[in-house]
Amino acid sequence: MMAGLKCLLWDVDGTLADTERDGHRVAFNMAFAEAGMDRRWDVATYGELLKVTGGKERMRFDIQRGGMPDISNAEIATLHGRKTVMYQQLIAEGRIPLRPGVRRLLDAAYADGILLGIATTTTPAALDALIEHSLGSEWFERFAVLAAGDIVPAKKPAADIYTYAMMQLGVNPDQTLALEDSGNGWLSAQAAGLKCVVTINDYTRAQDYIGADLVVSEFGEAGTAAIEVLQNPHQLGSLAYVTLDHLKTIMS
Ligand code: XBP
Ligand code: MG
Repeated sequence: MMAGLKCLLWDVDGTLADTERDGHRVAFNMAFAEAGMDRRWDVATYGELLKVTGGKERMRFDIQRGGMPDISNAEIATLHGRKTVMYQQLIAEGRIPLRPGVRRLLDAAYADGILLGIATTTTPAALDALIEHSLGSEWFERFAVLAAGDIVPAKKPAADIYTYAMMQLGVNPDQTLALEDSGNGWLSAQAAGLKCVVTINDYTRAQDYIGADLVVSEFGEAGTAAIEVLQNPHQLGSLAYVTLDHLKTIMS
């Protein structure tokens, strides 16, 4: 029996846009500076910290490993609130574009009547800023679910956010494909029983994607350099860039 592609669930950070290095990281540093804290997360350090998902959890981890001065959970929450405001401002400046092929695939899937949803670890306010300024506010309605942040108790790599999004949409794992950019994202999708396509970035290239359904450098676009294909277990052809038909084939 053909299961078919009924629903696409999108990760946000690193998948829709390269928000980590030039968005979240910069915003954390602005919040640390504003609070008079003697801590800066450079590009390499942030790469180490990315193994912990969630901004508040990431700060707690840095404290535990002796990077940041010890502060209470309440202080972490306050600092994270300021970081989110800084992040919203950076996004509003329009400096972080969508990754190649994201808009093309979103438009194609929407036109095809495929259910679209977000399943992310980031804070709802940060997600809203990216939708408004990078995607366009019509996407607040085009996404049938925006599952984000603390709405579930356990963040990725736990399955919870994907399970929650599917429950809201009334879809099953065999009808749903996850789009991710990181090892933690893939683990989360896998734990929820989903097939998964991974578009890596510099921070996530070397991570483990054993069992993922397609691993590529990006979704890519027609008329630009062909994408790099790292894993192609379904032996998809014509992979100069990823199309909706490729995603449907993975689910067939
Ligand atoms: C990525 C994350 C987030 C962001 C920071 O999530 O782990 O924590 O780095 O965002 P995903 P917050 O790739 O699943 O979207 O500070 O708002 O947590
Ligand atoms: Mg991600």
